[in-house]
Amino acid sequence: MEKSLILVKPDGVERGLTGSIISRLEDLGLKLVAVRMLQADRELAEHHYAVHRDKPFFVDLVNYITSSPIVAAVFEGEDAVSRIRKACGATDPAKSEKGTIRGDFGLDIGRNTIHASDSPETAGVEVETFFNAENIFSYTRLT
Ligand code: IDP
Ligand code: MG
Repeated sequence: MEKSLILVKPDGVERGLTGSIISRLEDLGLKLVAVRMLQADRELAEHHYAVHRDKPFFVDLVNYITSSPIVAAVFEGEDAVSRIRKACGATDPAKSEKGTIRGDFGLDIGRNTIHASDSPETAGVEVETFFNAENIFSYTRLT
């Protein structure tokens, strides 16, 4: 069973989309095993987005993700990482298909509503970045 980390970004929380986003992922049959609201500080944001440190948009990205509260969650299921990425749609909402989270809710490439882990390896690191082991739960998902 794979785990994946998602973040509802500030634009998602501010527009009251957290429940809808979590519902969409639950409706895929994925199991919600951890959830938490936080406001990321720069250290956490820079660590989370470290792979983008040299990109021209890095400062804007860190400013944005630290600007307002976010909701972090962990979903578990078979192929959770790739199924969640598919449900999110392309990074740029202008290019994501309707019916995807970013296609339906994303405002622009920065305010694209959701982050999701991009590989099982990344997911392992990202889950540990946002959650202690005792805050990740184990239970049986019915249906
Ligand atoms: P992803 O979120 O689809 O995995 P990444 O390439 O990992 O996309 O980029 C991380 C985040 O950085 C994106 O979700 C987006 O908000 C932002 N970003 C990516 N590329 C650009 C860009 O060219 N300009 C501004 N922001 C960008
Ligand atoms: Mg990424």
